[in-house]
Amino acid sequence: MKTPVAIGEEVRAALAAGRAVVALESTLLAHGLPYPENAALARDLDAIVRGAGAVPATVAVIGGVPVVGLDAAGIDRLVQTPGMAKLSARDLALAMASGIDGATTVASTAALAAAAGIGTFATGGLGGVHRGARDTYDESADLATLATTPLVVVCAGVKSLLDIPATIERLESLNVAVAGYRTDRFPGFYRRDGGVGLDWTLEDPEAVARAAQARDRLRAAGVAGAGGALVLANPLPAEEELDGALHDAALATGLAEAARRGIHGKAVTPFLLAHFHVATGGESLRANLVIVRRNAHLAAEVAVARARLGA
Ligand code: PSU
Ligand code: MN
Repeated sequence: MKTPVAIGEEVRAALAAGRAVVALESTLLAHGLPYPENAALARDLDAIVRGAGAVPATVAVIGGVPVVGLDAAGIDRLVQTPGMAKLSARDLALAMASGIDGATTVASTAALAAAAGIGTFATGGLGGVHRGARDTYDESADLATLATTPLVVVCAGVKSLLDIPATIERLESLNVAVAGYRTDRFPGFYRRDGGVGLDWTLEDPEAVARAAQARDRLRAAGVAGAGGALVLANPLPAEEELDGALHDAALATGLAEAARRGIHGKAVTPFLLAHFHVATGGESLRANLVIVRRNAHLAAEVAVARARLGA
């Protein structure tokens, strides 16, 4: 059966030649950041990944077609169109059948990238367990999807607007491996330390590549629970962190405002991100841009190391 996923020409050629490719998520561009900062970031990411020797593959749905490796026109559409749909993995079929455009979350980007044969993925922060999930059951599909997608996912942990310890517990339950990049603390996105320690630390892209290769061998051997994603948690350097007091104040007012307005479901994260950007006078936006650029760079280095290993 013909694949329903359109793979960009350059991405297809790179994959066929065993060259490094990095998948990039599009919800962070369409819903996590305002225009025109998102457009500038999309251009930066392209240059950063290429500069490190890999081919970028931005993932989204355009006119009902899941695309791995958007062209410049697709990226323009993504960053400029107000009200772009936010599509998780379960939404892909419905979006295809209705012919719409949409941005892909970590879950749907991971699923499409893995199906296309890409092994390395950069994002900002993962979705996770929301505060109050005990009552709302609000846990991102990112977590369950990562359990079954054989990727290296470079992120800055999860935002403190989520329940970070609960997210770490669910990643464990779901057999998603987590390693810190040059840290033994799970990052809280804007802050280096999300308050939870990690069992595993990897020190360079080669070490990440070896771990991914071992994971791929276990997966190929059918070892249950050992073949899912490897989350590589890449913290901000101390000098780039959001100030602690500024962060805590923005979080408190954001959570209170979201509760007051009854924001729920998939609108929660975009609402709180936008609130943070205003409440911190743009500081959170600055940190967010730094995070995503750094993650794209590290992911490209990992993809290059993996290509060199032949994995
Ligand atoms: N976390 C961020 N920024 C984001 C997202 C998460 O710091 O933009 C996006 C990602 O695309 C992630 C999605 O996959 O939100 C998770 O949304 P939900 O919680 O509705 O599953
Ligand atoms: Mn949710």
